Amino acid sequence: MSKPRTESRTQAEFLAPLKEIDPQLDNLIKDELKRQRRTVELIASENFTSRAVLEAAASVLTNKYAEGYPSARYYGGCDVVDEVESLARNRCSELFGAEHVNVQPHSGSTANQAVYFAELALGDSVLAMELSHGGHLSHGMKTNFSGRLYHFHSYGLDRATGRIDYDEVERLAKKHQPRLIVAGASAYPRAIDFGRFAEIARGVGARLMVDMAHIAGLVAAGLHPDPVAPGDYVTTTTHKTLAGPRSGVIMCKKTYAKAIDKAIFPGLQGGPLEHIIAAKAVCFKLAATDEFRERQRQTVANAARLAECLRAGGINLVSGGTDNHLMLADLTNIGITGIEAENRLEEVGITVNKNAVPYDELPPTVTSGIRIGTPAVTTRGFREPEMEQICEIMLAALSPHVTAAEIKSLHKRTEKLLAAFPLYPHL
Ligand code: DSN
Repeated sequence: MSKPRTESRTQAEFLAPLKEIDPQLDNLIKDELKRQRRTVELIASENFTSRAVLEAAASVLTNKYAEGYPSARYYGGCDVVDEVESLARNRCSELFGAEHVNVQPHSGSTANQAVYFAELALGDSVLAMELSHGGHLSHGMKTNFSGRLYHFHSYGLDRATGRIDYDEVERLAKKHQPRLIVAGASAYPRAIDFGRFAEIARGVGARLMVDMAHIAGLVAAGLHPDPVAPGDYVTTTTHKTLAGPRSGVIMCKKTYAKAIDKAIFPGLQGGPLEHIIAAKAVCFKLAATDEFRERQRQTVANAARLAECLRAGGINLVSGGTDNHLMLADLTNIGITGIEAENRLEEVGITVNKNAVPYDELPPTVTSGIRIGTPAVTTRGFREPEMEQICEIMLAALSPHVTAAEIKSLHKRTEKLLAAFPLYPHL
């Protein structure tokens, strides 16, 4: 009798767990889990995705090639992934009220790239928010594909208010006659009036693209003005406030559906990541629940409480506060740069990112500010009392007079706070 196949060396390797096959990598993943557990995560674009999303993302769907779209694929055996992708599309469409959805973009940048590819000719004029005022790399940064292939003009924030000056956007739109206007930001703490953006776009015969990556969770929960009805195109990532897998999505009006689908495949991408699309489907299902809406409400409430407390402690916030999940602290008056603050906070167990403030005179590798966001800590379970504690720790750590002993004791305080909110206890 021949030996059962499972005893062959190849089969044993095929079935062995990661910790046996690659202990080095397995340990790195464990180290990252430890880091996430031991850190107060205040990076505004990060979140903790749920166990169900992690399971879908790590599923056998990763094995399947499915170039094309449901019912129109270039490979056989796509019946199941057709259902998976249709589920993701339909759930997203229902969640946001979108006429057409493409769930294949691998990332937010790719989603933006596809809209440009569908809508613009090389060298066409676009109006978007200035990167150093809170825009994104893919909104026209000179060394990014966007800035190299298209002719971007930018609007900034008003120096006095730290807010978008819509009259100025209108003036620039009339002056530059862009084919596309991009609304949406990576570091803007205030609600954006997408209706006004749509009016401005219509007034100059431009189309409106909204990149809602940061605020998608708030939009899904009805806590931010809707970009989907006024926008011709809406792009988003799925891993920020939306708390899904690391990926992207495009929504658009029906009339642009064909052009968008063609821009993604075969325009920019090959085989879609069906395991990640499945994880997006889970994310959209979760985002339609009352629990999710409550978490988004708490995310905003936590940001408001933290902002109030930081301001009371003498920290200047761009625009004076926040309407959403993030705030931008200008540290110029306390004599510490963004990079110094990022490092100092890391020493006490708090993760933020250095961030340029509008009209910053320091280079992007240094900056005068930090961006602070509440999605991840809210997912972890923090509420207003914890935000007050975090604020006290931050103010003490950022003080110019803080001593090494104080840093140590602040770090202990952070660890104690985190211990009450276990992260991924099943892992
Ligand atoms: N890099 C992201 C952020 O941190 O906001 C945007 O893609």
